[in-house]
Amino acid sequence: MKQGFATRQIHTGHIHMPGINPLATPIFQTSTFEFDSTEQGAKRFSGEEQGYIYTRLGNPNSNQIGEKLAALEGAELGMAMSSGMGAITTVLWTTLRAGDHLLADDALYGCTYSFFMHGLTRYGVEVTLADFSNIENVKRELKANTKAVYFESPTNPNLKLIDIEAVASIAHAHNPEIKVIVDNTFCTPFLQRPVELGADVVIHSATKYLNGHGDVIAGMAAGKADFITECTMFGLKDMTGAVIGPFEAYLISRGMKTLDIRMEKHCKNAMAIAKYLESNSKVKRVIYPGLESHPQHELAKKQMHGFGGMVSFELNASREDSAKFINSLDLCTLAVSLGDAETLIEHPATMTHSTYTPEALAEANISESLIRLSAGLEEAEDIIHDLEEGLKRI
Ligand code: LCS
Repeated sequence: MKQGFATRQIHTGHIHMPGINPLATPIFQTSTFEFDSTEQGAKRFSGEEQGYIYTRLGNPNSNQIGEKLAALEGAELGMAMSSGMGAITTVLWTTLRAGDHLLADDALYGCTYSFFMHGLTRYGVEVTLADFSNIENVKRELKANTKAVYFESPTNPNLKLIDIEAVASIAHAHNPEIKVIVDNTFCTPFLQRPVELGADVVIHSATKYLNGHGDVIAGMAAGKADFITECTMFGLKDMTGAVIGPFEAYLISRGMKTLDIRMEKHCKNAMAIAKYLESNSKVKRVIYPGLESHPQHELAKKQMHGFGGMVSFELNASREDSAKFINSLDLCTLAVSLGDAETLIEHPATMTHSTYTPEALAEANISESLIRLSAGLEEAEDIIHDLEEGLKRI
């Protein structure tokens, strides 16, 4: 019988150590592993024998969370890296060569945008950005040399949704070899499973909900075993070297054990906050996939199992007053990142998305007055009270 989500998030990848039998995973704080003989060392390097060699190629702590993520995403194999950007660069350096084309949605985390537009393009990769919420744009922009299709859903920071099943089927009908890559950071596999909807690779900034406690930078990817092995043995080993430390991997494993219950509370709090903001006349617009006013609310119900912990909104106020509102908050913490126990609030145009030019922001429909809130795990009434007091001051 296939175990349920909660059981898998706790038990998958448990490391058995006969004779010691620790319940929690020990931290394998080692850079290298001893071989019994030169013959064994040679066999490990040639792949004839399975086993650990050197932590850049694998370590029990990083392998454990890779296995856990794969079990939760419904993927064959997963891997961990030192950051979300480490995961994105590792996967794309494994996929793309000079002369290849990458088609990506136009609303991306700021550093992903920068890697695509300022990084990959330096090395002869052609990049096209388009609004994937209109599927016709995806059809139109696919080319003979398209090797990867990349998007987030919901998008950071404007919470636009993209129909994963539709994009994957159009891309694969164009060319079955195209890698459809979905950044699932905002949802986690508890709320959305892109591989089950036809995507080839799923990426995470594990810094966020997977860890959940704001004390680690980490990234992960999952997909078909052959491709993820190539990402480990080429992309990570030779191209990026974005290796996660054993202690960081241990913390992610610890965080993932409570993923489902944390996500449920994040979703509940975000819904209460979104509804409150929508009811306040000082708020011009609220973007939350769980609101009926979200233009893709039906798609949210179809492809997500909950609406997530992120809420974006604009005020009926000047830029100065919007800044005054954010600065005046007491419980909501002014900080980038997301998915932590604490409610975090930030201004994307000058912070997480400052890599975009004003023109690119407009093109991607990311308003310069947008405020992004990551609902924490506090009592919703306390967060709402803090927002209410802030709104009274403007
Ligand atoms: N993908 C998404 C959707 C992200 O939001 C981030 C970081 C990354 C990838 C990169 O992950 P990292 O290397 O930071 O682990 N997003 C951030 C944000 O919105 N605020 O601060 C970081």
